Amino acid sequence: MGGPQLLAATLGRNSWPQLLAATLGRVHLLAQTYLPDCMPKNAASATITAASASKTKKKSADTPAIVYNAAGLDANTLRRLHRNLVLPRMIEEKMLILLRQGRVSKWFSGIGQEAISVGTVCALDKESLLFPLHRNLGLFTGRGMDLARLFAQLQGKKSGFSKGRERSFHFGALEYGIVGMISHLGPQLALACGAALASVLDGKIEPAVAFTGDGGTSEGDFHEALNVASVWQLPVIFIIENNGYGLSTPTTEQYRCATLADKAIGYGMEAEIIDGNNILDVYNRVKHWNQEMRRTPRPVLLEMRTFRMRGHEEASGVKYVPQELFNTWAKKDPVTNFEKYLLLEGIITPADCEALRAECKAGIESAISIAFPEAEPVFNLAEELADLYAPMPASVTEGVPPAATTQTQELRLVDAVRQGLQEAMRRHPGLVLMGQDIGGEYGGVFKVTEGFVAEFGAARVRNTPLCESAIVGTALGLSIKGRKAMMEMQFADFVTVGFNQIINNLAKLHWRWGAKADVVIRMPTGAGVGAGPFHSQSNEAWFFHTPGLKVVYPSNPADAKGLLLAAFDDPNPVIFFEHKALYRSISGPVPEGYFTVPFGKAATARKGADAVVVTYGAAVHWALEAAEKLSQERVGEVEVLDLRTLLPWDKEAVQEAVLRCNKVLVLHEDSLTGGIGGEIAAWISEHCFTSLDAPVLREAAPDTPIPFAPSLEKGFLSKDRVEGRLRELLGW
Ligand SMILES: Cc1ncc(C[n+]2csc(CCOP(=O)(O)OP(=O)(O)O)c2C)c(N)n1
Ligand SMILES: [Mg+2]
Repeated sequence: MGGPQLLAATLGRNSWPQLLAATLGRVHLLAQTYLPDCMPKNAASATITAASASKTKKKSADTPAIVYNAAGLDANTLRRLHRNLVLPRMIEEKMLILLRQGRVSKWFSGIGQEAISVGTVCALDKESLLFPLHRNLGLFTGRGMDLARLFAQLQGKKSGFSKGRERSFHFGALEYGIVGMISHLGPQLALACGAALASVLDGKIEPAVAFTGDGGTSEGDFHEALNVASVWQLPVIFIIENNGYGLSTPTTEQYRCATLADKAIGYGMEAEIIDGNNILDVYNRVKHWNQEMRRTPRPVLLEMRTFRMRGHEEASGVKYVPQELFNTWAKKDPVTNFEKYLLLEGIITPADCEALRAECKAGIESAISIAFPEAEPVFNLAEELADLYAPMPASVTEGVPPAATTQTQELRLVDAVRQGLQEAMRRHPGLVLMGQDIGGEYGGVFKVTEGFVAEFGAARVRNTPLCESAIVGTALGLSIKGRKAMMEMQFADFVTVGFNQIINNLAKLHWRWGAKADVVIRMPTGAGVGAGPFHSQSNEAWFFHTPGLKVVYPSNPADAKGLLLAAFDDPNPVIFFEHKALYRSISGPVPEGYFTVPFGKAATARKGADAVVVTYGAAVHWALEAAEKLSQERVGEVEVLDLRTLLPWDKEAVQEAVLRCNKVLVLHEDSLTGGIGGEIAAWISEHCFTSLDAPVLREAAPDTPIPFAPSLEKGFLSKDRVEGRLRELLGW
């Protein structure tokens, strides 16, 4: 019996901190490399054993309770580790005092876990991107972050990294190689996949390092990210800080496998269990993997065992933690033990320690004296709005017409989208396309990317595993490394399982801490193809409601190409809807080559003076058909305004048309309640009231899911009701 089996038998179902506490003093180090059967046996990294690491020393009060293995490490490295270990501890001690004084509002403590952040950051090159969570102060200090700015950030001051918009450690700072977390924890992991992928594509392997707690390993995002990293053999070091609890939930209630490292077996990934309180073990193993991944890119899962010496956050208490665990783990303190070790080995002297503490104290006090007196930030709406989006080029705001010499071709909407994508791939060499079945021979379920691999290669046109959340996260990781990324949702309906990444990560990123989410999500959408409730939904309103996104919805081939090219020029996240029923049912003239249709500019699809239909997507065609009929019958001339982009939407064009036509129908395929039409109708009522000769009418689908049977689907969709509604409107 060995490896996982041995550990499983030993661990039983005791919570693991109890077990480690019970064995403390006998086993100082649990380190085991697991090799799944699918791995070549020579891929094993060295197994560290307690025996090989220990030197026999006489036990005394000054003897460390942790066995350190400094083989191959010089004194400067050891001193550097010590310095990096002491600073975050001292910051925390100070913050806890300030918290008691009411000068700090919230604190997530990493006391007892510092060796993980510090050992890791010191083992890496500064180019490696770090994806920390809420207990990784040592990463921030280890990267040399300006303390005054860090404290300003933690205090919600304007001179912090998020202008006071984000709390505690929910921020990134790319100048320090740190990518900010969102509260949801797990989504952070897939971003590291994207960063690692960028490094592979750039031909300069730079492992990305992502952190999770034991609780976070239960999230689907953990599974998805590890799976993607393994399938694509991405150089990601996944670090689990197993501190025994997820808030108040002990590990026994969090997972049932013997060890968290065991999870790696399921992904075909190597894993190790490391004593997370032993800074040299952390340092040595991360350094090993940092080098190893450059030779053979692949991910690894490092389960680092530690203990959370304080509450989840300071207000939530620790009543649920047995006191004996604190007593035992206090003996394994990562800072005091390492210091004892260095003193014992003569690497540092007591005077060095004193000097270091004085230096840290002075730095901390000085930073506090700068950050704390700073005034509270003042709300400035113009600035809040200005920071929502990264600056856009004129091709997005103004548009670029086709070159004068350009020919036009008659194309179906699906072909126009394909051409737009091809053009974008040529124009942006860093652009990576991802989606289920989009690569290889298959070319996507709608064949939009058929033949793309032959032209652009499989590295840039990537089939993905079935995991929407991780791929949106990967796209964001690519963007953070300066690339552009597109993800094709196989059907817009499936965006629900990638929703969190879009709403909370992509949409808020720039406003939160200034990074870019240069990502386009293509969404084959809509009904009319008899595909039932999970392949036909119109879900643009979900995104319309989310500040920070762009929502685009073309109704014809030329717009589809021009808007798609603008979407790729835009450094902001664009949710790009393509109506499935229009893909092959409509065609029109499309200019060859590059041109863009600007965002926020509606188009008049039909001129009229008696009423205007404000609409988008497939409903533009329904409106045109009804308007034509009413014109032939001389009932009235109805104008059709195609919004083209929904976020932003063209208020000016709507106002202009309403002022001229005086009657308006807002029409969409989506259900009525909470649909985009409600917002537009409200805006018209408020801004065009005196020009209206009739109430603002809305036509939309009923508030039910979309039925499958063609007869039921026909009844659900508004298409056949548009004419009647227009007659009603014109009759006012
Ligand atoms: C999706 C989601 N669910 C719940 C929470 C609330 N929450 C914040 S931290 C936490 C516990 C996390 O435990 P673990 O992953 O072990 O990290 P630790 O705090 O122990 O470092 C919980 C439940 C959250 N932030 N996100
Ligand atoms: Mg935990």
